Amino acid sequence: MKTDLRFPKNFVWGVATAAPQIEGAAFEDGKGESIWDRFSRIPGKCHNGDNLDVANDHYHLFKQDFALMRKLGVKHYRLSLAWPRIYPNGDGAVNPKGIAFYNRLFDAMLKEGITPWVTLFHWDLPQALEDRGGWRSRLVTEAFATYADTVVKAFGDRVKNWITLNEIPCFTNMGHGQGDKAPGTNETQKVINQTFHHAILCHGHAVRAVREHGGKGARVGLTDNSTIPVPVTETPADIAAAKAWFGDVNAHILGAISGGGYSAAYLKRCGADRPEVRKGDFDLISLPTDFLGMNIYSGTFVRAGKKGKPEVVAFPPDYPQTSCPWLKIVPQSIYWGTRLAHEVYGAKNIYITENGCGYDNEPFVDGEIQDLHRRDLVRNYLKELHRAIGHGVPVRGYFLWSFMDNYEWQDGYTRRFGIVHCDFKTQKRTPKLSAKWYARVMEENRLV
Ligand code: PNW
Repeated sequence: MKTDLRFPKNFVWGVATAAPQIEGAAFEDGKGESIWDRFSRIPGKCHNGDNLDVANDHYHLFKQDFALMRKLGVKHYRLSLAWPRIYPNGDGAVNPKGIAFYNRLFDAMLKEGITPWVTLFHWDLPQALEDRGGWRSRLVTEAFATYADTVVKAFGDRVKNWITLNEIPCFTNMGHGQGDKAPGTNETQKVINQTFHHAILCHGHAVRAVREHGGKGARVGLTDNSTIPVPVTETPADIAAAKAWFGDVNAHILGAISGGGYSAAYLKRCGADRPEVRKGDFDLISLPTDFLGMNIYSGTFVRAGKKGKPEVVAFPPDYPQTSCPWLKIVPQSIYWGTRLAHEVYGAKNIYITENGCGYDNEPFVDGEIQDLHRRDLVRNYLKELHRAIGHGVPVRGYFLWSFMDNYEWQDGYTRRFGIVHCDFKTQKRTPKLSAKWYARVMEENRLV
């Protein structure tokens, strides 16, 4: 059938999750405590007091989860490794049961014909490291370097696609500034900037580890949640304003990892709060990567103001959104995000490593969750991704967040992002309408 919404040959279609959000078994087989295990127990921090102890019990149910993925036609799966499962104390002795678990997991995945895309760090810092300073301390970068070496050596024969860290701004700023993510502290801007610097240094260590131990065909990249402008009108003036704004607000991360160090504008903004940088740090941070992962959920409207200067237009109260106040529905963000990452920072192979939506109220109707809202949102974003590819933006793949409803951090189990429903009492999985729709998209490599 002819359609203009066909995607390029070999386009990677997948789904995504993260270890702390689905594995459960939080204290089983020698796993150490993570900062989220600790944070979720502080009264008032997480919705309903929900914690990660059981989650989707994927630790025990992974075989059936991979069988379901296969049934839906999922061929690529982004997951993360739990650092405290491998190093219960953050560093020191490896936990052989942690390694054994992921060996079983990768073998089962490959048996179902599913290619793993593995994130080394998706926010679950070992609490033992937090107790020694966590992201504030340079020690974390040494521990992470060893962890990265260990897992790339252990699983590099089966894992060829590595993602270094997930959304650095989220766990540094929100974890140490706003206090709504673990460890949940409110610290000075200087400390926050230092946590950020240590995190991008860890990105560099992960790239180095993959180059040293990844073997033939190994590829590596960061997953960033870049701040994305959408020009109010697609006219040269507003586009130029959006482009300038994108360059500026993402310089400290996209500029830094692509060889630029910290921009003068960023350092000026930091003033006396600039992070301590050691000689050689940027040699690691700017090691070349193979792709850029982008988590794109939303954007910020920008237009040319006085003298063409970028001006942000705030969302009016009735602007459409999901159940997450931060997730305003802006499909064009995926077009402008990928296009500007390519144009401004030269990103060559871009993968959308997350896109999707969370809702609190998704009732069963005749045994099915008819999530037309999710199907519509994803389809509209994908149309914009298709437009980007048509304009020559090098987008190679798309991972829908999330494979199944899971632990949505401080919003607990109420906020559902899955295309597969999970009953957290019985652990029964039920594909939603959106899963059946997405299965057809993956199969036909076009928007249906
Ligand atoms: C991402 N924001 O988090 C994470 O990578 C996932 O683990 C998470 O479940 C998913 O998106 C849905 O939230 C984000 O405030 C959290 O803009 C917050 C924001 C963006 C992404």
